[in-house]
Amino acid sequence: MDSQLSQENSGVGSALGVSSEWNGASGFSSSPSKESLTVTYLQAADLSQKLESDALHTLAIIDYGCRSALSAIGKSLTLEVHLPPLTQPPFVEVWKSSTPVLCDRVQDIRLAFTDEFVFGCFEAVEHSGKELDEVSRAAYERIFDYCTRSGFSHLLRMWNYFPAINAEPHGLERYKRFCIGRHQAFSTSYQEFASILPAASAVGTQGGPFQVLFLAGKQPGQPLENPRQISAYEYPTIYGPKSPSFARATLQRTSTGCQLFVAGTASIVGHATQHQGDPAKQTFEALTNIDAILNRARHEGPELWGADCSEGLLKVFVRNQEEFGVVREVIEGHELGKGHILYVLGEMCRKELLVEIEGIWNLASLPHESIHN
Ligand code: 3EB
Repeated sequence: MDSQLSQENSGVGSALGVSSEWNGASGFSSSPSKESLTVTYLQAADLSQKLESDALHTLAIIDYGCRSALSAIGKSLTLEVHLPPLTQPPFVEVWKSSTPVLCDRVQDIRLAFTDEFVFGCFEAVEHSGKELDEVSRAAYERIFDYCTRSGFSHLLRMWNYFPAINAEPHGLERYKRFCIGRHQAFSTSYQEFASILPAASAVGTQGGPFQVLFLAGKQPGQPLENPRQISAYEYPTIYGPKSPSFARATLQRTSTGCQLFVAGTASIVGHATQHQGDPAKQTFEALTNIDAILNRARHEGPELWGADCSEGLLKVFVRNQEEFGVVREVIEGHELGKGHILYVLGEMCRKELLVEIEGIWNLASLPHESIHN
């Protein structure tokens, strides 16, 4: 297997000299970022050799399964997430920037940043006596406070990882408590917060601390919703007292087009779980949802030509190890499964959900002439 699976800004736009401003009705008012972010899956064993020349441009290294005991590389953030990889050899996720990286720590948040972007991780060991809504509210308040003070004011992508996501201590599921705390933080810190929500994932781990990973920037991204699904922030209260605060995707302008961060996507249509007990059908439904989001993104700007699926980077969370084979077969038989994929064992926020899929795509700009032909 190729030991370096990468998803990069293709550079097509810049090679063709595109400099058009994107002024569509629903487009951004912000200017495109000059920096580019690249996300790669690298074999853990190759890491130090592969990153040697690039250490100062490495923003974050995320080790799933925590077996490779990574040592810090350059100024990067090294994170361990307790989601065991389902394939061998283990891969780590590497975020790189085209510009140099510095690191910092502010209270419980570890950070690596460039001129335009920051990658951070809030981590807290949970203590009995403190419910998860308090923990998540405090985490989100800390993160918002850091983002506001640092000038990296715009959250682009978040990941929430904590153990026992479906456990129900004191009569309320931990995921629902997590949603309460997150909602409280968003609603007290931001007016009309639906319009600034980032794409997110929330996955139950096998252990370890409560973690919130985030990517934020100095320019806003554009949240996108999925026409096949009710916005998560508008879910009815049957799924919990407070709705989940996240967008289905965030579109981030770059000098060559766009980078699209697709949130954890599951077998949900409208607001209802589909295909209970059927991992193959759930996987196909989740992929159909991702297709719908990619189509939305393509309609955002006429100069964007679709995402090249082979350039996509997927992360697949599978609830039951014994269903991994079925899930993988469906994904790899699908157009969206032609890119680079990391499979990990993780628990979804609804007990009936067996699989969740997130992804990153670059949408390149077309040269001007081709738009008008
Ligand atoms: C869903 O669509 C599935 O609470 O941050 C996916 C991504 C899900 C993020 C979150 C939840 C979250 O509702 C679950």
